[in-house]
This record gives sequence, structure tokens and C-alpha cells, in this order.
Amino acid sequence: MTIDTLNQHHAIADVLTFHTGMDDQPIAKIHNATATAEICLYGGHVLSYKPHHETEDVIFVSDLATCADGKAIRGGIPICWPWFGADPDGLGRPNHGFVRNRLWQVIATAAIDSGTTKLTLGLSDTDDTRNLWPHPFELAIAITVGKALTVELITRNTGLTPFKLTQALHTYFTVGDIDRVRVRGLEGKYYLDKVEGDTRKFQSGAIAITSEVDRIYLDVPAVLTIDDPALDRQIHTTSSGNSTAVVWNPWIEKAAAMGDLGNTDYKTMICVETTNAASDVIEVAPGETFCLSASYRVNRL
Ligand code: TA6
Repeated sequence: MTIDTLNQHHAIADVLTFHTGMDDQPIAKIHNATATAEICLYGGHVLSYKPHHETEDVIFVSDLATCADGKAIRGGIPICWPWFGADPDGLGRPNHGFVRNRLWQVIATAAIDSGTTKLTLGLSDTDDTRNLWPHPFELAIAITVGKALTVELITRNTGLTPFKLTQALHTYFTVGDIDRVRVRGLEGKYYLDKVEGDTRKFQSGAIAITSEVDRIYLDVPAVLTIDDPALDRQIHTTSSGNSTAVVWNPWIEKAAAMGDLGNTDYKTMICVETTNAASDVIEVAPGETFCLSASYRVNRL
């Protein structure tokens, strides 16, 4: 669909409109009574969420991010599906699955109220996806922009056999100073430390970031909090459908090695991801659906 056709079919006057964005990909721009947001149809990818009371975007996107050559956008909320991390079968398929570098379709737009707007995007199987992963599916992401940002990733098995998933809402958050950030809610939980060969470790106290952090936390609670004193705010994440969560910061060396991340970007971003990862594997029966969701709300420290 062209931008004009998207606007004819799905725009909401003065609230939700479609434009040409990053690398000429179509983006939806939302501006309602509560917040602004931007969602790229490539990847079904949230790029921005900023309540009017905030000076800094809640969501981090690298200035070097690109959609070129099938790359996934660095930042925002990448959708990892139907696997999280490396190809589980070791067949050389893309890291984090194959839906974050495809063009999603607009399913619906709705003005819930003056301060709440909902955009639903969808992606279904094709010959190309079936060559990568031999299952029919319908995937939808429902994005609600209001006092909170809510993202629901809904998988429907439209085939005749069950399939297994791991997946993630791989959310990048903007922070003012990583040295002063603390992630709370995972105290007393075990995690797999991917920096040290998936060694199982115990989290005592709040999480501070003082080197590369790449951890899959197990048996996690629904609510986590990112304390960001430099921006004088907290971000609360409330999730459902998951028992694992990932905390990731590439730190100095990994950031310098990533061509689509600035060398000092590790100082102003952190990923706190809502995941079905590691042993948290989801099986979806034929005709069934599964929803993984996360909701993000900001308040003053
Ligand atoms: O969620 C953390 C992680 O799995 C890290 O290991 C790192 O690979 C990150 O995702 C980014 O992955 P990407 O494929 O987007 O570069």
C-alpha cells in the first residue's frame, strides 16, 4: 500500500497518520492527548513513545539504525519470533527469527479515547517464511499508545500441527546515565549469564550495569522497574505470558563493534526484554493463539 492509500484506509484525522520514514519505510505517527509515538511497518517496530510530560523519549533508537539490506532496526522494540537468540536448529537462519525485517500490514486503527490510540499490524506465512520455518501462522502486534505503551504480540497457529516458539519484545529504553541506572524486581532470581557461557547465577540486590550484561532471568515477576535518576524517572514494565526476562547492555567493546550503534550509546540505553526464552518454550496447538504482552509506564522518581 502507498502512503496515500494507508491514510485513506486507516488514518485517524489529527491523531494517527502514515508517512515515509527510515530508509523509505512506511511509519505510523500517533499524536493524541496523552503521548506521541512512531511505529515502523517494517518489522512491526515501535520506534518512539513519549508521554507529553516527558522531555526524553522512553524508547531508544540508535542514530545509526537502518532497515537497509534486510537489517533489523537497532533500537525500538524489535520482535524476536519464532525464536529468541541464535537459530535453535543451527541452520544459519537469522538471529532472533525472521519477522523483524519484513513489512507488516495494517490490520486496524482505533481511537479508544482522546488520549488512547491503538494500531494493530499483522504478518502471515509466505512461501519464503515456510522455507525458513515450515508452519502456517498469523502474527499480530497490537500497540496501544496512551498513559502507558502496551504491546501485545499474538501468535495464531493456522496450520494442522502444533509448533513451538521462543520469542521476545526486545525493548530498548532511553536512560540518562547507565552508571546510575538500577533494575529492580529481579532480586533473588536465578539467571543464565550469556557473557559467561550461560552459567546459572543468583541475583542478589538490584541490577547495576558496570560491564557487558546479557542475562536471561528465570521465574520472573510481572512488574520490573528501571530507576533512572539522571532523568529523574522510573520506567515500570508489566508483562504477561512470560516467565523469563532479559537484561542487556553491550557496554564498551560490543557497542564499538556494532556498526549500527554509536560507540557511546551504551551509556544511554538498556534493554529490559519480555521473553519466552531458554526453557520458557511455548507450544501453540492448531487453531490456538498465544499472547505475549508488555506495558510500559513512566513516573517521576
Ligand atoms: O537480548 C540480548 C541479545 O540476545 C544479545 O545477545 C545481543 O545479541 C542482542 O540480543 C542484540 O541482538 P541483534 O541480533 O539485534 O544484534
